[in-house]
This record gives sequence, structure tokens and C-alpha cells, in this order.
Amino acid sequence: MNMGPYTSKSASAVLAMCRNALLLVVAVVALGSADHAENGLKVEKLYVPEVCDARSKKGDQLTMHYTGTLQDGNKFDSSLDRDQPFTFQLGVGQVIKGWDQGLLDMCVGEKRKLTIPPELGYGEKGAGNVIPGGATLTFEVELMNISDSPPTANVFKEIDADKDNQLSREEVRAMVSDYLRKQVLEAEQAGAGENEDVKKMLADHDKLVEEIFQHEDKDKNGFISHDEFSGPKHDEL
Ligand SMILES: [Ca+2]
Ligand SMILES: [Ca+2]
Repeated sequence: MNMGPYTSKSASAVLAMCRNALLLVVAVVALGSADHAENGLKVEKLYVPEVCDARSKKGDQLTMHYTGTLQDGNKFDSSLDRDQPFTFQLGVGQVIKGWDQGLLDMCVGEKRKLTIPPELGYGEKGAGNVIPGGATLTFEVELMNISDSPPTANVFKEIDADKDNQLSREEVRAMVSDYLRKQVLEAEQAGAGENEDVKKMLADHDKLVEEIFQHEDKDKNGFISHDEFSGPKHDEL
């Protein structure tokens, strides 16, 4: 190849292209043992139950156990350690692309191993201080449950942690920080980068709680009662 006209910058671009070509070869070779490989995503079925009444599809609510590891074998997260499976909606961008694409057509009880390239994971930026930029991720997952639609939102009940039928400042604060953390994660997963609005809200966390109380706590007794609450609060919608 004539490298004459290339600057050092374009030389590294060519190098990167060669590396991609190499990855492509690896992916094609992997096709033999994996069930399918697209965009470098590798999906291996570790266990498929004999009885399979329903298979996961876009829009389903999935409950999963998972263990995520980096290529050096270091575990960065596991639902098993928390003893709490993870629930999300499939195929709508709530999770990284490698999950949205790699968990389709799955039986309850099925176990898979996903090998997810950075483009379908956390990209060149990584996530937090646990996932470095450009990381390929391995997830061993088990599908625990499929339900058709998101569970009915009784937001009041979800916020009312101590079930005394009124919302304290602490309960609302916990909900707000949960929500904001989710927003930050979603923005990161969508590759939107820093979301200034969410950052500002995080900084003004207490202000947000006060605003909610100003709006909702109509008799100003420091608690939001079931009657006062303006959000979703019914078991059936
Ligand atoms: Ca309460
Ligand atoms: Ca009140």
C-alpha cells in the first residue's frame, strides 16, 4: 500500500480499519459456534429449557439475572450478588443495545452468554469508573420471567416505602434521586453525553423535593396524603 499521501492521522485511521477487518474475521469464525452474530454481537445459548411456551419479543417486560465481566475476567456487576433480579422493557433503549438485540427470542429459564462490543455497550466513553472506554463486555444472563407490558404504575404505592399511606420528604427524596440516576444512565446509554438539565436537577435535588411538596402537600402538614397526590395511584389504570 502506498502510504505516501497519508498523514500520521490518516495512517492511524487505516490501522483502525485493518483492526476492524480482523474483528470481522473473528466474528465470522465465531458464527460457527454462536447462534448468531451481528455487529460483532455474539450470542451463545448455554441452556435452553425443553418446555418453552413464550419467547421474548420487543416491548416485553423481562426479569433477568445477570453477571457482567470485562475481558480480563473482572466482574463489574451482578444481580446475583444483590439477590435481586433486574426488570426492564426489551427493545426500547432502556438498556444497552447489546441487551436489546441479544435477549430477543428467549425462553423463560434460558441461559445465554452475550459478548458485546463497545459500540453496542458503553462505547468509547465507558460508564462510571467500573467500565473503561472501548470495553467489550461479557454477560451471562438467565431469563427469569416475561410479562407482556410494564407493571401497572401505582406510583404512590412505589414511593410510600413504609406503607403508612402518606409520603414523607425522605420517601420523595429517595424517589427523586432514583429517577434522576436513571435519567443519567439512560442519557449515557443513548450516547447523549452529559445532560445539563439532569445535572442541574441533581445539584438542585433538595429544591426539586421542595417544589414537589409545595405542589402536592396541599394542607402543608409535611406529608403528601393519598388524596393529595396528583400522580398515578390506582392499582388498575
Ligand atoms: Ca410513607
Ligand atoms: Ca399533606
